[in-house]
Amino acid sequence: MANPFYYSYSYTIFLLISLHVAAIAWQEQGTFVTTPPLPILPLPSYSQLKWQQREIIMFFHFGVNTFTDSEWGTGQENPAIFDPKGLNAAQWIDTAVQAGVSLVVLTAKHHDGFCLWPSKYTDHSVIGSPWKNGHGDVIQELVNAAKARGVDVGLYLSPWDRHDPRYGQNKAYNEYYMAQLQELVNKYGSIKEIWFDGAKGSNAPNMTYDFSDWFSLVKELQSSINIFSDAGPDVRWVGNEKGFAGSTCWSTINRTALSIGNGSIVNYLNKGDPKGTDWLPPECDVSIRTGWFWHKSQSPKQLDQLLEIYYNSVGRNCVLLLNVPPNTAGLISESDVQRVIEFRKAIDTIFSSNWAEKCAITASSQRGGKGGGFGPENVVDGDHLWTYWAPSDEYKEDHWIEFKSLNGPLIFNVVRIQEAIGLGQRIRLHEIYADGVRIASGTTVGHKKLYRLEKGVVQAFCVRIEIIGSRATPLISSVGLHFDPFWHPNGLVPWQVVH
Ligand code: FUL
Repeated sequence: MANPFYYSYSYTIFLLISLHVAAIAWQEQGTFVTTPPLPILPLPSYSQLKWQQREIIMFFHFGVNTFTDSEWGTGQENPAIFDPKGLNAAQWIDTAVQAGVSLVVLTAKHHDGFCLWPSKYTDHSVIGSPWKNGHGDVIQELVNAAKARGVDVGLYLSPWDRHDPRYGQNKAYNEYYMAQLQELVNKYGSIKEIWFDGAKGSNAPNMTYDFSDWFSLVKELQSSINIFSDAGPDVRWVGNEKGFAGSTCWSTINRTALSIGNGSIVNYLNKGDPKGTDWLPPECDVSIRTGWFWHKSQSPKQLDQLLEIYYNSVGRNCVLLLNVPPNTAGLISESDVQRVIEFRKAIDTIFSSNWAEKCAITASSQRGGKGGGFGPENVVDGDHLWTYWAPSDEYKEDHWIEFKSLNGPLIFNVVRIQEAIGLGQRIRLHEIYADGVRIASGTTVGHKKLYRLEKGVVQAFCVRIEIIGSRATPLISSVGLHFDPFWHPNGLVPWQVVH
């Protein structure tokens, strides 16, 4: 009888040798599967990538200011004035969903110190309000409504507190603030963003916030949260409240050059830094109305203003944080609901069709040659992150990608370029040509760069994007040639403007 041990031993040896021979043969034929290019640091974290892909987040400023017609409460407000009789958080969330938004951020506590949840560390909260006889909890209502519709929640907890008498006493106030922070990040399930606002009145007492302790505590209690502040650590302020990023906007920056509440760094925040060692992308906060809180006298911005904000925020490698404030009834006003629906429809209309998909696409070179998986056709597939055109590392000239019409002219007034930011932000300089004429040029790209062409509609048979400077071989994940019917440069009707 054959020795079973000997049999399996010799069989294993045979198998190993065969595999080895096959591997050598494969190598000799040069048929390695082409590997992706090496990343260039710094890189986004998993949570930062998810955040970036949301593109638009909704802000809800709500609290005692809603009832006093003010923007910065004094801290002396009587909690009894907070009485949103018709509060319906599902209506807020429905508004967000209709706007195509997957994350909403609520002011749990603004500068007036009034808490929208029954914090056990103060009575300056919904506990003292007639709303639900002092048994209400706005955060819980929001979290429940959001969960029911698959929307994520973020919270704003103002460091500056004009009500609490401990404000100005470093140890006592930091303890109070940390206690509330723990309550918030422990009590309401998964929180995806926390907003540490940098504002503080000029006459407010001196106060040193224990930011590092706050950040560590938040990270300890929430695994997939992004922390926003002027200086990150995950998301940075864009440096203004207009919703506009710099036309050059890097996600990279040096965190050591940043501090919270420092007015002298707003330009640096707005542009970022190609030499930055930290991945810290900006968020563009802006209100749909003039104020952050709801005021009877104010109305929502017009669609063209919102679209301009969109092009200058999402279209400049940022996330837009659009504030849509609930009113005294505890509802988003109908005028605002209609405007955000209109805004979403406009975005969908503009980007629903892409002339680039109807083109023959060629490029200066491609990593791994034809069939290597990194060809220019990747820029028109559905993936805007992990499939991309990668030129060959060996190709030393300027890199280019070209779109040739297969059937009649390409008609567009918007160009969209996206980088595969999962492997780092690379492009420094690029130009766009239509039939040999330069129609746009810019610096870095990042997650999404949108050009709304100043000259209006272009009709061309060939569009070429040239990358004339980059930190490493550029990787382009998506390109779009779109038509924006809402864009009337110089008052002209789109279809009358021909390149
Ligand atoms: C600022 C605050 O002072 C405003 O009231 C608002 O909350 C805005 C988003 O941040 O710093």
